[in-house]
Amino acid sequence: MKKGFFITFEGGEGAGKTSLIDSIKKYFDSKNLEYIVTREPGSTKLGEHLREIILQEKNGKKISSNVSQNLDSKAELCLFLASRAQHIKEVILPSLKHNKIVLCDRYNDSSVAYQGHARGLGIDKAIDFSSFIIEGAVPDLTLYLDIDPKIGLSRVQSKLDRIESETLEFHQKIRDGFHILAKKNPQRIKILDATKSKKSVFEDAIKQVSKFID
Ligand code: Z5A
Repeated sequence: MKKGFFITFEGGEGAGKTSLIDSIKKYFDSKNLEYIVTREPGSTKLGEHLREIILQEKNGKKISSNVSQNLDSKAELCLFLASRAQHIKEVILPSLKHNKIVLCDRYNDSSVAYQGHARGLGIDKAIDFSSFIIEGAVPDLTLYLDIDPKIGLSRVQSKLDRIESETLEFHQKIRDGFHILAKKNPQRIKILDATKSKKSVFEDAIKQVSKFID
């Protein structure tokens, strides 16, 4: 592999993205591949600050801020995009330039599925609006971990944050949104069955990753 490679991980709550990224890290270590792990929202000073505002939590604990109460959906989208713009500039593009593999926990497809579809702003509008932010930083591969939100939410052990606390119907719409996106981008987005064991999900993921990095 001569150039950097950009992999994003998407899914509903408790789909297992963090667990999968941990397994892939170990696999890359065993192959002496250079990579970084990063996440959205967050990963820069601005992004981590915005994360607290958007999710109303800090280090996994609820914070008593009412800044994002009654947050307008368009404002919410803009906050995620602001975090992303800074993240691309400070972390993603420099890492790719240094030929690293970037493993990113959530990225633009989350904005389209959550704000575009579940919040009702519109999938195509969210894609159009965000395309200006992500130009030059489109993932090479997106692994979407698909799971019934009832099962995913039952796996989450920490206190639910502002978005996790939404209704089951909202979480179902997020899943529908990801499926629409996967249909639109079959080359980039690969659907993994996240109800399988962690080991099987990892093996399915590596099959996809290997096509690009071996
Ligand atoms: N959001 C948005 O709305 N718009 C945007 O543009 C962006 C994000 C970028 C970020 O929260 C929130 O922001 C998120 C979307 C929204 N929504 N919410 N809320 P986050 O980053 O803090 O949360 P998350 O991404 O949803 O992570 P998560 O809920 O912690 O899930 P996960 O990382 O996918 O799962 P995990 O931590 O690996 O696993 C969860 C549990 O399940 C854990 O106990 C594991 O041991 C277990 N697990 C994992 N895999 C398996 C398998 N295969 N079998 C059984 N058990 C498993």
